[in-house]
Amino acid sequence: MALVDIQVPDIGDFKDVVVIEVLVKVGDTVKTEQSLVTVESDKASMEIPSSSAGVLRELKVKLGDKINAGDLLAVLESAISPPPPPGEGREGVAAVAPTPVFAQTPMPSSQPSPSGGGSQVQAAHEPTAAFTGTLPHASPSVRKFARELGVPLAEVEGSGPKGRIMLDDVQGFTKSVMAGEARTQAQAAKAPVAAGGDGAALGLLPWPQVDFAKFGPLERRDMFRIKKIGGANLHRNWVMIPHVCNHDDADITELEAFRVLMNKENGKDGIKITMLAFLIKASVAALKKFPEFNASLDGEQLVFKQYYNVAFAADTPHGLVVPVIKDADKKGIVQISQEMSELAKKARDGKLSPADMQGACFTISSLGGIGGRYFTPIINAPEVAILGVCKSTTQPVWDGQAFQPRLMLPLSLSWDHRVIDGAAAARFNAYLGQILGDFRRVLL
Ligand code: CAO
Repeated sequence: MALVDIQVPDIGDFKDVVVIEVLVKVGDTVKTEQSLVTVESDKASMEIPSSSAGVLRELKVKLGDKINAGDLLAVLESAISPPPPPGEGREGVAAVAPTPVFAQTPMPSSQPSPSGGGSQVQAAHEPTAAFTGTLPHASPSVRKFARELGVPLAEVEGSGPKGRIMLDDVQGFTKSVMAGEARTQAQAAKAPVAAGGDGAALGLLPWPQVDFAKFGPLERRDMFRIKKIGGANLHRNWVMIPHVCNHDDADITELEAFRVLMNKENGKDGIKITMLAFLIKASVAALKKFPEFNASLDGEQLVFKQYYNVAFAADTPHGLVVPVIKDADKKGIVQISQEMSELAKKARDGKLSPADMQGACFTISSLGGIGGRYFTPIINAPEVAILGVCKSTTQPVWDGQAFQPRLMLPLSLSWDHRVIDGAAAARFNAYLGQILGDFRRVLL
């Protein structure tokens, strides 16, 4: 055992850099190259790693301290005895070279970085500041944490000094995204949608600016508010969720015959039983069998819901809205059909309340009444899957001896690959197909 002094290494021309984050505490076991503190100059943030491994016995700096090369940073008790040092039995070791992470103001290329390496102090996987000239104000460890969670720092509001983004801010942002509150509706309405989007935050080229009038007459119209809010949400979900889509077909020959019969028996004044109502009920059975589809991500945890609220996409003249059938597991097909018809009417009349659109666990987007074969619906965060349904058509299906004409319903299931694996998605679709093929299975 030996006590080892860890000193601030050579940090180039930087003087009086401020300690903005202390990453360890006394008693911690520290590995070689583990970051001890984050410091910041007016040009860059950098982490100062330990040059030795051991148990931290003393921390010689605190938040806000100004430090320079050679200052004593910490004292470690090292398990490996170093060669006997002259004097007091301990040795002074400069910390290994600091890890610069980003420059708030890109340095001129002639200016060396603090580590003496590249011309700009910037981590390879950080977005470049080429378009804005600035990056969100956050320490390297906060950036790393944000990267691991997929949090776009540009959207996080910092609560630290000078608006610095702290660990708590990233955690808070993640929680609010999971609760569907990352942006209030008003903010979302103002948020850039595709064509006006700020691609700089992703390090993308700016959106092409074209003088359309040069090529012919045109008319400009403001987008409807629903489209702006919906667009901002869809954009976030598309960018933040690793989507995968599985396609399958369900044989609904008998189910459709039953539905038509029921509607005929009920007469034209009865409640119209829709295919979508059967799909909602079948989805509930599949959500019960595969609970990870009825879950949401919350940081490193999965929240498994024990209620079954199923949303459906409704097309309205002003844009897409997604009302929710609550507790669909406790309702029959007729009740679901009736509620759907009421919610769809409210949607078309622009009268849906926020409560009508909250609390969904899973969404179905049906284009069955319109057409098409398959599509790739975008998941409605914080849900983890969405079922797209297209128009059923009569197809020749081989029954082992002959082709039979069967009414086949195309299913497109998009799922979040952070939560769901391909095998589970294939099983989910197959199970859904089995239920739609023989609805008695719902009773099992
Ligand atoms: N295959 C073949 N025909 C289908 C079908 C399917 N999968 N689903 C419905 N139909 C037929 C119905 O039989 C009905 O025909 P009839 O008028 O002859 O009885 C017609 O299509 C309309 O169906 P419906 O009244 O049952 O309505 P629906 O349940 O299909 O849809 C609603 C209701 C609100 C979901 C729908 O109006 C809607 O808005 N769909 C669009 C959703 C959307 O835009 N999704 C895309 C999101 S991604 O941008």
